[in-house]
Amino acid sequence: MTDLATRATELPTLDVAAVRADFPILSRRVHGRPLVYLDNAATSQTPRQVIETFDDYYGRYNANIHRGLHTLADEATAVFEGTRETVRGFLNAAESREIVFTRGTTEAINLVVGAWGRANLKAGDEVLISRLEHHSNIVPWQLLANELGFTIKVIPVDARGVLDMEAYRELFTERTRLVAVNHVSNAFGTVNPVGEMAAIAHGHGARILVDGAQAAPHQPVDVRAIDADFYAFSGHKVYGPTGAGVLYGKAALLEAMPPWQGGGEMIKTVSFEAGTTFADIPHKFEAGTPAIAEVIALGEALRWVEGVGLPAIGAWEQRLLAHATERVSQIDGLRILGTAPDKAGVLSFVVDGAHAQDIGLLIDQLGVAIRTGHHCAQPLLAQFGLDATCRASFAAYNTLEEIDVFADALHRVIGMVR
Ligand code: C6P
Repeated sequence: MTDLATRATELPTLDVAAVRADFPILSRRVHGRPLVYLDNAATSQTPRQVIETFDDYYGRYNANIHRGLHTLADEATAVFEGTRETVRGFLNAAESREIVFTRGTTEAINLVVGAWGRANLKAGDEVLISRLEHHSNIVPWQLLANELGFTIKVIPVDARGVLDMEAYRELFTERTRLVAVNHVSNAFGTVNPVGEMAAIAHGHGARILVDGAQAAPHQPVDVRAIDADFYAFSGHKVYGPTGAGVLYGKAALLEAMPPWQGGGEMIKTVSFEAGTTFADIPHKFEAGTPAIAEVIALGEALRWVEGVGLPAIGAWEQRLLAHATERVSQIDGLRILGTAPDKAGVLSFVVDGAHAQDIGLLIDQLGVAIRTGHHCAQPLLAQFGLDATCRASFAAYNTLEEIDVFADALHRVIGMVR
């Protein structure tokens, strides 16, 4: 065998027909046509194993956790806490107490901003945020900066949507306290060198928060290899439900942080006279009844992902991306945004003479779901003089045939609007 042939046989494979069979929604029709779902970066579809988790929970052991002494409460608590261990393994975190359950990435980032940021930042300090960020990793920092008076400095991107690492290095001063960067850009698909960025940040005594919303569904994540101080992701983008997400934080950091929200579950003792003492991590950051069923279902989603295998999912999505890129590149006047050498399965584009919104609406009539708009990344789009792009994003269950349906539909739609 040639080297190439050997390597090809070593590539992880994915049985896309078997994967598709797990997703009931994929057999529905939209406007009389088979659904081609290419809006996976917004939310991925849900396998039946995850859907069934809800039935099982509500039909068998629905109870509030950490409170009751009865059987149902014990069972619910055990499965919920077991999910923390599943997430720990998924991220290769050192300890399950480093896993905080949140509603999603947005809430996880707000937790870091509200607890770590408020305790550690002051006027004159600097926070570095990349231009590739989703609004979730910009606006919470801006809100706190307005209040505390620290400065936000922007890590620039080049014409391909790649972070300028030279500029990144030069942005550091003795006042830099934190870097906020996504692992994968939702708008352009750029995979950022977060391990290298973490090493540079730590070399300057700064912390790093990695927004992993678009990485967790596509590639194995190892928070210890990255040496991330904080890492956030959302369940609904990784074949899980909405309403459940994760903040990973290094134990020492979480322990030193004040609580964020107050309420039940996050206390040890409460007294009007003696004040309140707080629960140990991670419960200190989980005030109130959490989304129990959703968290449990997220655990099932992660088991499903691990069953298929992230290396296989990532490799398959690269094939889909390559095929889609080749097909749409043949369209006259179509420009792809985001041409980083290291890209996840996201294809953003604009077409001369055709507004993104019109393309999105018309292509839906042909059964194809893509996202159009600013993708909550207005600062990035502004650099390219744009207020919207079309974005097709891929998942484990998409097929090469679906890419062809999408490309043919796109041809047709552009012909209609031009
Ligand atoms: N991006 C998209 O279509 P939430 O809403 O909390 O689950 O995730 C927010 C978020 C944070 N960071 C990144 C990189 C993201 O992509 C998202 C969500 C969706 O691109 C909805 S705007």
